[in-house]
Amino acid sequence: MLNESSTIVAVSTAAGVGGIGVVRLSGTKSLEIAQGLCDNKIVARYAGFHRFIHSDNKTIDQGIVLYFPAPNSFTGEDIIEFQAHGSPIVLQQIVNACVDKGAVVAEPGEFTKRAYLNNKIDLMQAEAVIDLINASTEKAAKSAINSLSGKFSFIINDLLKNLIELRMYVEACLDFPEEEIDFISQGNVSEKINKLHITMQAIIESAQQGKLLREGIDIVLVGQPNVGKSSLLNQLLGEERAIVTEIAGTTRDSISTEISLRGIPVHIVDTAGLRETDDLVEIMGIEKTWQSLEKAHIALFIVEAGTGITKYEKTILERLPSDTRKIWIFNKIDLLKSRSKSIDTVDGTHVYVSAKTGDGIELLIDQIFDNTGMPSNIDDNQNIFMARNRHLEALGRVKKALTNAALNIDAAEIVAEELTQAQQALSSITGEFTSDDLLGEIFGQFCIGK
Ligand SMILES: Nc1nc2c(ncn2[C@@H]2O[C@H](COP(=O)(O)OP(=O)(O)OP(=O)(O)O)[C@@H](O)[C@H]2O)c(=O)[nH]1
Ligand SMILES: [Mg+2]
Repeated sequence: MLNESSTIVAVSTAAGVGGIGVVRLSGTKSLEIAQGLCDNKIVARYAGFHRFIHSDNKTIDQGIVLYFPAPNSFTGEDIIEFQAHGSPIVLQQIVNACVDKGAVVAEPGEFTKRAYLNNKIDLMQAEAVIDLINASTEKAAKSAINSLSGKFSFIINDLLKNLIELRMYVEACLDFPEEEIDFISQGNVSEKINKLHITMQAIIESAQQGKLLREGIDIVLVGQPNVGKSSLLNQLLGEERAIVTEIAGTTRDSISTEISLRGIPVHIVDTAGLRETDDLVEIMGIEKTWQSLEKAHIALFIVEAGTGITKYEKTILERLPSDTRKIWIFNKIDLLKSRSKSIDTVDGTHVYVSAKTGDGIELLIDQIFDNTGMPSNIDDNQNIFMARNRHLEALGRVKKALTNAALNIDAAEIVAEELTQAQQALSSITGEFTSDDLLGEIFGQFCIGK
């Protein structure tokens, strides 16, 4: 259980050895505890050099101490930072010394949780802290810092303000049942709901893109042995990661790789060609191929351009989850001396490439973006909202409530009720109506010390 009145302590820098390591204290007793360890007087907002001394009077280390008095600190409480040498043993000794003097070891994310509980940041900004720490590409980091700086909280709060104004107007109309309908039309309620609906749709699209930016796109390469799956992986990766040979059945175990395609994290799996085999390793590899296919956003089906789609690929298609996107890749066009191209057909997009020469790879990447709803080039000014499922669900509920309100525009009571629902769903994003369970879940994903 969290006790918000306790003073917490943790190592805030990454585990392992480093030049400098930081131990952080937060809570009312931070200064008293830290002063008990230091040989000089600690001064607020002053980088003081101290010896850190254990209760047995032995020196643990020497370094800098920073003191940020409440409320002007990250958590809104008194914060002390010890900057010591980055040895895990030294840092642990400082933590132990603080615990001896009354601090308790922080839970994962507890510093950020306190910042949220003390209204220093809202829930969306707290989530952005962990997204920024975990960002795997520059674009993902930029998007997280947008959320952390409050850009998206501002958009959500602005929408919330309009929603509340509208709801109050409709509720006021309820007091005059005779003139209710006139009031609704005079107040342009219907137009305002439609406008909110359009804004919501744009936010949902940006959130869907942000979710991919945060979590990455899952892609699986499938196809018969020898069609060029591993060659394509190497081509996308720009290095010889997978073994390529003319022997069918070269890849027997799946190879998972993280790449960045135009700044978007992509998790790509090169698989063992799906075929009948007695080779135990290959059988297990084929089983893994199926598992990867089940969770993929996009399956890239590779065939030889000279052969085309066969019965074999059609059998795989039948087993595939219906929401998996598919792109057909006709490989080895160099052998046919034909040019790369991309065409839309009734069974999906066909992209003609050569994994050997690289011809058509950019066209393929365009198609990958197209199939995930991502713009094919995200420029740096684009506002992508670093979203998670929780946000998407809430945004979906807001949109549904607005649709219901629009459909029942002549019944002011229903309109008011739907607008209330929309308001609650929207506020849950920034954390106004949020259960303790949800908070536990969100902050539990953090590392200790953040
Ligand atoms: N000419 C030509 N050869 C290619 C192309 N792509 C792959 N190959 C050749 O096809 C053979 C098989 O390529 P791989 O990439 O190992 O094929 P795979 O689908 O991974 O094969 P398995 O792992 O056995 O399932 C190799 O000899 C490659 O050099 C291409 O675009 N053009
Ligand atoms: Mg292979």
